[in-house]
Amino acid sequence: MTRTVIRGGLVITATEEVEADVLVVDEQVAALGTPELAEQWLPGADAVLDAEGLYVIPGGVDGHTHMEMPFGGTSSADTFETGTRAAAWGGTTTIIDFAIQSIGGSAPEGLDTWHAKAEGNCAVDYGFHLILSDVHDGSLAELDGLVGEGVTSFKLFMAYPGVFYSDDGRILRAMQRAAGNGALTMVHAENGIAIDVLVQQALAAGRTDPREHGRVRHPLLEAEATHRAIQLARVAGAPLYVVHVSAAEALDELVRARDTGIPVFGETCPQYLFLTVDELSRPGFEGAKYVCSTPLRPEEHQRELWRGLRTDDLSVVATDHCPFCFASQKELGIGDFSKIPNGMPGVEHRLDLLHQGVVDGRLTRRRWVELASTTPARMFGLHPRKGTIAPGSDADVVLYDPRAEHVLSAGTHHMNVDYNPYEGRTVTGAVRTVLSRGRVILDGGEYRGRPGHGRFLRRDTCGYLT
Ligand code: DUC
Ligand code: ZN
Ligand code: ZN
Ligand code: ZN
Repeated sequence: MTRTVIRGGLVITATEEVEADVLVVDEQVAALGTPELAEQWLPGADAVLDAEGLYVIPGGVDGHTHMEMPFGGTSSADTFETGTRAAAWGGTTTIIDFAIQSIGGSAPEGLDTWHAKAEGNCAVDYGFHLILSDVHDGSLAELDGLVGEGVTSFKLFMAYPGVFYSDDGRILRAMQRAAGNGALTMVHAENGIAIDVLVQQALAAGRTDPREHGRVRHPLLEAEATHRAIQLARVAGAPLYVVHVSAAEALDELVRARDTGIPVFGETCPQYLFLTVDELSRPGFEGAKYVCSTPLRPEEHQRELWRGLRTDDLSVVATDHCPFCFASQKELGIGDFSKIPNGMPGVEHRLDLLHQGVVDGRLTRRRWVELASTTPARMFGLHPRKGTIAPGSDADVVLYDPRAEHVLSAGTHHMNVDYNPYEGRTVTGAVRTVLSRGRVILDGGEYRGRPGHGRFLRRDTCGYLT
């Protein structure tokens, strides 16, 4: 038995803030106690971590990452090994990545392929959603089995015709299946058919720069698809989770639905809260670094997203971490913006960036923890094992210094990518120590994790529906 005591910190969960010491026994939180009570824990302790002046928060849960994802004629640059290590550096102790059913392939084959990529390589615990690229009777029936294996959510694309795209009929049928088996349907809501028309028109007119990416992926095409996804989910009687919401008009659709009591949930990402569409117009080809979908938006959308985070119209902040190197991968799109691999790195910076909302007074500390850890854990069937600090929970714990400043940079980050979208930005707050299932994997700037420590998580169904 290994006993660790975390002393003197401010324990922050989604529901309370309390000065308490934490006793960790083996892989789990055993108790929270007053300093007087904790005195009794010290004689038998194997390690004592000093959290004086620090926040003690549940490890981050990033519900949306793409490690080693084949996409746009290449593959995202972080492996499960490098990507989960970077996650650990940033205080994220659980990721949920996307296994892909290929067109013509079965859902279980897709899942097996992703298990093989991840197994033995992850520094932190991980789960999978499934991207359903080929909806038919067979693959729909396979979903029931996946739910039984702890893959309780799947993603459908209204964008990317010819790649991941599903038409409305397929989406409706998948949602009907989800209504029956309890899975959560995630949707990438952009009207890909209309976007493709605008892409072809732009290219035909000789407009090939990265900035065109922001023009053709119009906010109204995100709003229209969001509206359609919501109506299809209502007809199917299925809950819906809309990934990477970036347009204020799309958020309006979520607000309307949620105000009528429909089980629709929204996710946004740090890039939409901190970066704007202007990045796409950087000199030369630099704008390609900021090509992701949904795209970055004009600044006024950011205010609405922050408001949505406060009011719970947006429930989760995930990263959509999907890194491509500028030199070797983003440059595939020189001369044709539509060939720039879509995606940005971010798994390492989510907690720090969202903490700026606390520093600026836009979020409370508890809301910060809720958005980054508790709600994603509950949304994806991992709570209370993940997402909180309570007796019986996995001891995934972050000691966070709210005052330390550091600069985000490709020179110091741990993601396997040659640029940082936030290059040179100073953030207030820093991860000091990270425990994953009771083991210290990061402490005082020293990485102590190892590939294979992270385990596959069989998830329950969404915790907001029962
Ligand atoms: N959007 C991205 O930016 N990257 C991966 C897939 C997606 O939908
Ligand atoms: Zn997407
Ligand atoms: Zn994604
Ligand atoms: Zn940091």
